[in-house]
Amino acid sequence: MKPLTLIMLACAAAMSFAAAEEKKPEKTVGEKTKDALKKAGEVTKDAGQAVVDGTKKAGKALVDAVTPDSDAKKVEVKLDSGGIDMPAKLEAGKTAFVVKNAGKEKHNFRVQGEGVDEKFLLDVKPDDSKVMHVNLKPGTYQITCPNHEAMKRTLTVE
Ligand SMILES: [Cu+2]
Repeated sequence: MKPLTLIMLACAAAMSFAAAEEKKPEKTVGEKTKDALKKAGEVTKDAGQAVVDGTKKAGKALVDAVTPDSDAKKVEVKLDSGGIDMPAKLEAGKTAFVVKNAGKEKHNFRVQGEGVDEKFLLDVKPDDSKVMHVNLKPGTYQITCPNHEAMKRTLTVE
């Protein structure tokens, strides 16, 4: 045999050996499919979670609450053209302001302070009630009705 043929044979042998070595650690088709399905499942789960999170956020942004959460402390608020009737001092923590419109016009309820700025998306109609959940931290809050400049007061949270 010519030296070149020998080299070529050696190369071919080396290559086929390398190819065989490479194939060994590879997974079977069944295992591959399982992995792919698992991955797809995880991706779907993540996507699903993102949808749930998005819906939760959207839900919060689109609807005013009407029922106080069971873990919140209820605080009654009465709105009418005379002003905002509610406690001047509250304790810190998750609070559900149960806001009743006892007047004849539409009112809203805005809580501002300590990084909080919340109001109802839609006004509270006369004789209607809505609930606003706020996690109150110690500090001072401005309570207003954006519809009526005269309706304002201060809330102290300890
Ligand atoms: Cu008002």
